[in-house]
Amino acid sequence: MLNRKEFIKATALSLLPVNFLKPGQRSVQIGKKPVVISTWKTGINANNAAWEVLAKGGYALDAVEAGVKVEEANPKNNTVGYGGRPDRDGNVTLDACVMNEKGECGSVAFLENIKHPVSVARKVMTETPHAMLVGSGAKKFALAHGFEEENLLTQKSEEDWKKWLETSEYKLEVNIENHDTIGMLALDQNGRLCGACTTSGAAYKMQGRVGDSPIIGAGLFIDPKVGGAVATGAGEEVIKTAGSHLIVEMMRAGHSPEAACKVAIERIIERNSSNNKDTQVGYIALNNEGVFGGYSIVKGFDISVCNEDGNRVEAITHLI
Ligand code: SD4
Repeated sequence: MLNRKEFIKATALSLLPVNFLKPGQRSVQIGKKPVVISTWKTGINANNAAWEVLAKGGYALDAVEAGVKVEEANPKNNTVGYGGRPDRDGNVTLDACVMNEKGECGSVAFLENIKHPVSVARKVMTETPHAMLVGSGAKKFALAHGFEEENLLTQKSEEDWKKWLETSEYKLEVNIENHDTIGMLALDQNGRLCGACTTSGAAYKMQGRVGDSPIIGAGLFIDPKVGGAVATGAGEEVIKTAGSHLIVEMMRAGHSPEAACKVAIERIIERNSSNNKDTQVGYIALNNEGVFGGYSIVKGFDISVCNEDGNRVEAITHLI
């Protein structure tokens, strides 16, 4: 628990303005806790919600759930939750997962009409003996646990989809224009490290397509003794290389979070399995000491970080 002085300092931080660091500018890598990190600059608002939990000495899992729910509910974020771009048949289908400090996990994939898949994923972890539920089974489970059925296709997403239908040209593209899936990792005051990842996946994907985000070891992985990693970008590339698990294993072997993320990005490039030179994958990682880092294939990826130094966006080094 935070003492009174620490609590006042931590609470005041949530009122601080957002600082944007210049590309290449890095914060000093001294591990601090509590801390929350998330993918892309859109993570800033989500960090604020997570920080409210962490600043009160709360649980990292509550923090990441509260954090990513901000983007799940944001109709302007068209790669997550409500307002997410649909598949090619006009269905918004969502993928999400959580993992906690004990290595327990829950996940949902191909879930429709439920605004907060991350909360359903958490219930899969706590209320079932399973790790993953998909499609109609996941929806049935959500409805049975009090989640409400909602239309998640906003007018804007529907208009964009109808425009896309005019050509129906499909390239699996997650580049710097088409992103904002949120992955988040938090380390709380008591040293508990938890993570969450949530997305509507690739825009205009084939019906039934599931990306990396709900797949433990690909989109998210946490090892209680080491730390955690989370992914964003072209999910197929992340799945093929078991990206987040690889990063955690690299940290176990002594790599810093940034160096571990770099290994996983290099692994994608070595495999050279994507023919698209604009393919983007970004990883962020956090170790048990509160040291964080990230790496991406191409430029444009950033990390949102909030600890006692404030809530800010830092540019991430890229390979190409
Ligand atoms: C997916 N990784 O479904 C997700 C997409 C993503 O930013 O991260 N978009 O492949």
